[in-house]
Amino acid sequence: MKAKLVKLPKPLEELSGEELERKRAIARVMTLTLEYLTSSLIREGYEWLLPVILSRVTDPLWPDPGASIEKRLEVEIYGVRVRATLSMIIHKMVACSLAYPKLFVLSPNIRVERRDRAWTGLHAYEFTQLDFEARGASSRDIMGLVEKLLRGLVEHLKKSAREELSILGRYGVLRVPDAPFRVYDREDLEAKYGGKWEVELARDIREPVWVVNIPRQFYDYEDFETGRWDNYDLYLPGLGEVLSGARREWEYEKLVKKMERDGVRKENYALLLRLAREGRLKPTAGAGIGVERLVAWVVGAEHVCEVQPFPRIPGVVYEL
Ligand code: ASN
Repeated sequence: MKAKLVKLPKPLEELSGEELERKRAIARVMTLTLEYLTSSLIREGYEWLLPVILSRVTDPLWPDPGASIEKRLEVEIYGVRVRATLSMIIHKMVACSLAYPKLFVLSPNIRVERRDRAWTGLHAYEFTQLDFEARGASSRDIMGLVEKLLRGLVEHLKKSAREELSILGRYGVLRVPDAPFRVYDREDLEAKYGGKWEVELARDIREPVWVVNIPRQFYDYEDFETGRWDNYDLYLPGLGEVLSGARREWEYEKLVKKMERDGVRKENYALLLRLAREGRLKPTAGAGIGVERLVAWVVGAEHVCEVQPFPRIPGVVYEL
């Protein structure tokens, strides 16, 4: 990824009076954003689950062209090796199949990104996903829900955070995007822009757009006949990817085949595979919104870590 020349966010104790005013305005936008999105999902019938941080199983984040993990965190507790959550995707698939047909979770994700990612303005070594999943949903269902949430959010913030958005110089700039959002196929973007399509797309678009058909982890649905992936990422103008999601694989044979193909250790996903074999894993679809990225876009922050009270900049570990 091309390095943007961004200033790295400072810790709270180093902010000037004016910078603190900006920080507080951002916190208000964050508060109203979380309130709006969680209450909207609750209205749509979603249950709010609490997150897990340490678990025997987490997202492999592999093979994912976007991932650049410098270190995978594992510790032993009670004689068992557990991993820090990279994403709660496996928990979502199991919980949605067995217990909660519609669920969401504000999930802390700990991803020790390579330190050169400090300069992308997009990465943090800890961030929060608003991660949700629905049983029996199609990709279009989830994309429609996200479009509704994003449009509603911008409208809500323009009413409820007028003063803060003005302080941040964003009131006049933000407008409610038209829906449905345009959909681009990743293959077409590669043909147009080459390998760096993500950066160039974010620079070129003026409205949020979808990118579909992205080859990645075993849990996203892949049509073995056509080679197409039934997944979708949302890109925001000037920012980049803010959400990734998919319809999921649920069939045992396909999951096994993909894990073997990708070199993902099946024994790490024994429960998921057992549920699939027993027919207890259900077709679901969902997505995760990067909360800091979303708010960074709303407030026009140069760096996602600026919207965190305690910045988690790759390679920069402050005292708090
Ligand atoms: N949350 C994403 C999803 O729902 C997965 C991820 O973060 N890797 O597809």
